[in-house]
Amino acid sequence: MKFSRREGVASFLALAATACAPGTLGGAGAGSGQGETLKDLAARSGRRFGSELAFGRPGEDRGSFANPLYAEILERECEVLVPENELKWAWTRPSASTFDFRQFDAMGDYATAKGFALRGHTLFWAPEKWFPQWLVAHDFGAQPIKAAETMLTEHVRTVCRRYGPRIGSYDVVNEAVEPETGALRDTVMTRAMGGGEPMLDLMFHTARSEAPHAQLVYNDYMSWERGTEDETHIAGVLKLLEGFRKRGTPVDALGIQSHIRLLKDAPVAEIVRESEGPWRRFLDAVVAMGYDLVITEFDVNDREAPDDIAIRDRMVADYARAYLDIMLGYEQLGDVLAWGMVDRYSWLTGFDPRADKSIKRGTPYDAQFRAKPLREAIAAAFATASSRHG
Ligand code: 9MR
Repeated sequence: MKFSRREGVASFLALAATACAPGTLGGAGAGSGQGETLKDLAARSGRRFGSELAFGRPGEDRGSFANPLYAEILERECEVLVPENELKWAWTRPSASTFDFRQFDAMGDYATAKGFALRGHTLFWAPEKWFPQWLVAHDFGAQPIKAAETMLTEHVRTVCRRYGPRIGSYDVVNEAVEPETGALRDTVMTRAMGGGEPMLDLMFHTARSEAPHAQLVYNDYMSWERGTEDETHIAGVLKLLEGFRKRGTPVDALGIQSHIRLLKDAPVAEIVRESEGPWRRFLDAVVAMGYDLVITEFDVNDREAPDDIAIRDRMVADYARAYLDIMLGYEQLGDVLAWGMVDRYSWLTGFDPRADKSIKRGTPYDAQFRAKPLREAIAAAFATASSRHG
């Protein structure tokens, strides 16, 4: 979709009207966070709120800092930013011997100039499907462990030294556990390294020595909705986290992506009732091992929610509120990042589309940059959360 000038101006006026009109942003009554920004409300609970953003050029219709309508929302609501894609190997590693940081540099410069904190996503995305093509075909030679160690170490060192203290938290490894089996994924990289555990351990140890200031996160998408695959995924992640502790691997926090899903047309309360108990047991086990928690990629997949926009938005908001209330009950939860602030640019619409093919409504602002009930739900969850620092 092209972003015409006229559409841009109309959207901007709509946004300005929304931003200025009291009552359109907040929920009903005191304590709901009415009128306050998400970052301010998060700060009151001792946390930071933020979002991913994408690279874009001026005039491009993207969830980018180059789009003034989007940048305005980021600057008002967010304290932390994370690149949606631009730090992944598929973007930064055109070949085994070269790096290209031009896109992320532009985003990082914007973030720093505007006073945002940054998260780094990700030093390694584990499923082979997301490797750059050259890596899938790479020949690690006669001493594969040494060659793989050199490649991974060089990557971590290059990124961490380039950005230094500007990146305060890294998804060091993303999605290493296979949901279907709970085992670590088997890829050209883990085979070269002689296994998944040595690979992950090397990544975290290298990140700790190259970025001693940074929070080191293992990030994954195990979700709280019940289903056989989710149980297996959760068990696999717990096993991995236990292993890190046994081996003394320096991992500070579990990144819970939180792409929560309204995948069946059932009352929200029913889905929450089914999910809550087992999910709390999982979180309790994670924090008992001394890990902190981060919500790294929050959004709501409304694939099976009703077509009616008002009903759908209400369900999305109520579902998000129930989930966030549980998560915010953990003092170990720090940063909360949305995977995008505006439905117009959300990855959700293209992924697993709705039967009616309509745009998904899983981020806080709609396609015309107007705040939705989901924004109110996030605001109210922060406003009513107890402060993590007492
Ligand atoms: O939102 C991202 C989308 O734009 C990319 O096409 C895709 C592949 O690079 O990755 C999406 O982000 C994913 C994130 O990096 C890891 N967790 C799942 C996210 C949604 O698929």
